[in-house]
Amino acid sequence: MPLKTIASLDIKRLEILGVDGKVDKALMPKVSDKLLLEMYRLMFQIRAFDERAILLQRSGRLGTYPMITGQEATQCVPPLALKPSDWVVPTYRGGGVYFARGMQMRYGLLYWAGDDRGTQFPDGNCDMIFSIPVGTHLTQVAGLAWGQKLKGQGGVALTYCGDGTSSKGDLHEALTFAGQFKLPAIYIIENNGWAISVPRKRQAASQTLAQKAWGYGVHGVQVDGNDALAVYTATVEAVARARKGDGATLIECETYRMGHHTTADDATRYREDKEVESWKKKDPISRFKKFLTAKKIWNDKEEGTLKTTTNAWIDQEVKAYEEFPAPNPLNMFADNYSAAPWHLIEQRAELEELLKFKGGAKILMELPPTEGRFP
Ligand SMILES: Cc1ncc(C[n+]2csc(CCOP(=O)(O)OP(=O)(O)O)c2C)c(N)n1
Ligand SMILES: [Mg+2]
Repeated sequence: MPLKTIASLDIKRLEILGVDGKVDKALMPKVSDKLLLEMYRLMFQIRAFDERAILLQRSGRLGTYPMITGQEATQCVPPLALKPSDWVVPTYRGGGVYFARGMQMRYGLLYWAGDDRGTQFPDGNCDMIFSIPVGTHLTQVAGLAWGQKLKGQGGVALTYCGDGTSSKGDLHEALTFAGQFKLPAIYIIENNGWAISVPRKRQAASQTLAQKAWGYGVHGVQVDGNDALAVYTATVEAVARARKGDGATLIECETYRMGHHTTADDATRYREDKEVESWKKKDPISRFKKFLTAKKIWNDKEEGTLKTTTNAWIDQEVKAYEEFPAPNPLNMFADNYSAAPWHLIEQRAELEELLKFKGGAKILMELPPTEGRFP
């Protein structure tokens, strides 16, 4: 006996800008030339920054670093659809998100050098530092979105997770909450094809990751994540939905991690060169450049100037990062507890003794005073 269809899903994919730089006019969003140029600048500069950060790590001047290259459109564009008062929480791969939110990259470098001063934001900032534990921030962002809803000022909260992370229970819990409470939340799945060495096809049996949204009463859409115009349009729509009180959105951005997982990984051990080559043709920056050039708002001369200012900017950020005075290692115990547990009291005392032992009184005298509260 045939059963009645009581629900059906229609999963949409948004693509506007082709690899040839041509746009689908019917879908082209209203974006000023100024904003288009800003998208390009951010993507261009973060790629150059990414290349330099890898060199810094390779020469022992930075800790383990997660590469961004290939994912610039997915990362740099959504923040442009937000206000500074909207909350944003990036993942460890979210250097482009952090940059597009106006952060100084010298602090990002400090963070990847393991220095907790890289996690400090000015008072009133609505940004949180990169989440290295995968997925744990997703429920926290539901909380941030709930806070925005309670404030009643139309604020939203936006976050990211990887394709691998989308298999974790955290996303289930976060979307259950976001759907049920109609939260002004935007979850972007940055589907870059790989979760370290696990390919997307082994990650989930569902045809798309976007379709997961519908199971929670959340709006879902898949987007070409290397198409800045599509990413922008999908985010603008999600922001409008959130501000109107119409609930949360899950955007699956299909993109590709061009580099290794991090500087501690070797992707040649588990994936084919030809796969990487095929994604080079879909590069988010070169197709955007073709589009801007055809529109006659960009040319080689401007590109040359941008390259020069970008190099100077990176030099300045690296210099500022390397000139930060060394932190006092005892700071690592500060600001974690309202009352420190016994084992940390012991460990802190032990480190203090060790510092005296290693360098005599001199090393302690040379260290800056401790910062933060150790109760
Ligand atoms: C809670 C937790 N478990 C495991 C890890 C180790 N880990 C780091 S990255 C990663 C894979 C994440 O893949 P994906 O979500 O696709 O993000 P991508 O690195 O591709 O951006 C894992 C398992 C972690 N950081 N946190
Ligand atoms: Mg991934």
